[in-house]
Amino acid sequence: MAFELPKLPYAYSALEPHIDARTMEIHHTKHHQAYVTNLNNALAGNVAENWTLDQIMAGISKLSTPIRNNGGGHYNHSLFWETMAPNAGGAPTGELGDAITNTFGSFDKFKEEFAKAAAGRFGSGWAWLIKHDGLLAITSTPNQDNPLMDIAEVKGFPLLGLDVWEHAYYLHYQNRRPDYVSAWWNVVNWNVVAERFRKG
Ligand code: MN3
Repeated sequence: MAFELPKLPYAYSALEPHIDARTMEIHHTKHHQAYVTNLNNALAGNVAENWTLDQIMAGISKLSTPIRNNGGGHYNHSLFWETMAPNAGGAPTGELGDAITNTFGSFDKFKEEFAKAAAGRFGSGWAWLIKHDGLLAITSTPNQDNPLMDIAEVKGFPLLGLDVWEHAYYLHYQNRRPDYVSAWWNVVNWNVVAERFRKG
């Protein structure tokens, strides 16, 4: 079974003015599509050909660099689209809201630490909110790695991931990564993040 590019649950323009339509369209139809195509090519005839994406992440140390880069790219972007929405943002409530306050002191303090992880990731990569052994943590990974991979320095179940590759923001924000991160909070879909917190 070949992997497929998931459809976006909203229009390319839906996240404006925070993320512009052109960036969304190129990011989805060119970048994410390329990860899917290259992953399928790399898996053809490979030992992992019939593995699920989760199995691929968990066994990534035994697989090739193209599978690591493109498998991670497919997982990370699928999650990224899902955890954003128009008319979203705000602060999480319920169990997730409580867990964030208990772990980081306050929601604002959490945002500060997450933004620091995003700004501090040198070059291309991702910032993450993860759950591990019931606890929340912030981490970041280079390239298209993620905390599900058995090679990750800090492992856990990703609840929320932020793409800080330049292709995610350069058209609109140029070199101003911190401005992109600030704007992105307005489109975070906390309902999906809370759902992942429950099952993670
Ligand atoms: Mn990307």
